[in-house]
Amino acid sequence: MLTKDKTLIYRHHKEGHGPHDHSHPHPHHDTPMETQRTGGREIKVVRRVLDANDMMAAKNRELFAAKNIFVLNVMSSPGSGKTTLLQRTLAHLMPTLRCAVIVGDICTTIDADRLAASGAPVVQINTDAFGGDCHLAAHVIERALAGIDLDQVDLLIVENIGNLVCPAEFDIGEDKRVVVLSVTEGEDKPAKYPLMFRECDAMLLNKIDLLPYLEYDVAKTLQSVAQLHPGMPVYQISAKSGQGFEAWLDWLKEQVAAKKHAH
Ligand SMILES: Nc1nc2c(ncn2[C@@H]2O[C@H](COP(=O)(O)OP(=O)(O)OP(=O)(O)O)[C@@H](O)[C@H]2O)c(=O)[nH]1
Ligand SMILES: [Mg+2]
Repeated sequence: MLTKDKTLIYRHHKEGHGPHDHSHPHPHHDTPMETQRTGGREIKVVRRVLDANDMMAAKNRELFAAKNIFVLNVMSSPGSGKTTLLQRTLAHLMPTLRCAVIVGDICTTIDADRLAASGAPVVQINTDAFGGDCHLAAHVIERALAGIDLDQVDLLIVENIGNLVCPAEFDIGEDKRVVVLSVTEGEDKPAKYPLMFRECDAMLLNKIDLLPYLEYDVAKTLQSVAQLHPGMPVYQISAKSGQGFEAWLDWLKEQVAAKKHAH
């Protein structure tokens, strides 16, 4: 782990054998198959077992529960505005709530440098060795936790790697998941990448300050999201101007308080 100012950097070197080799396979790629015999026929039975990632995620979750820490996993396509959202969110929450951030990128400490300005402890994970993982997995989070004093944290925010597909497949031990979709990406994204929208607990529709300059149909997006995940709260925000932040911050503070009271 390298130290750069207040930012801790953990470079995740994979033990894989080539570019984009998933040393911790995607759950759906790794589903074991059993053969059962009934009478004279063989039937293939696919069974989802608790794989290594799920076990590590459960371990992380136990640790977070013991320390009374609420953990939020923030996911989106590259450039939807995760870091900008977190900069403004931290500015509102710190120091009343003690926050810490783990931020994942394939390369660079650009996001960590931006977020460290908030005063929150920040750990940057870089997955650049051997092509770079496209998501954060539970064991990577576990390693990154070594750089944070968990006794001083109420809210741990994980900014996942910019990718609308793979991060949704990996439990990291978080309490809640949030997807950020920006209005510059098109109304069709929830329908095209449904898993992310099904798996998340809330959605932020970001960059609404740009709506006057775009032909973007907000109602169409909301309808599509409601079909995929009925009842999921959607907050329309501008991470740039702060528009819509009150409702988003209320939701987040409620989640943190609910976890505190649960223990
Ligand atoms: N107009 C406008 N621009 C925004 C808003 N939020 C973010 N941006 C801009 O969008 C670009 C990408 O924002 P980031 O916060 O870096 O996005 P990100 O999701 O963290 O990107 P990755 O970490 O690379 O996946 C930057 O130029 C931001 O200034 C917003 O609400 N409105
Ligand atoms: Mg970012």
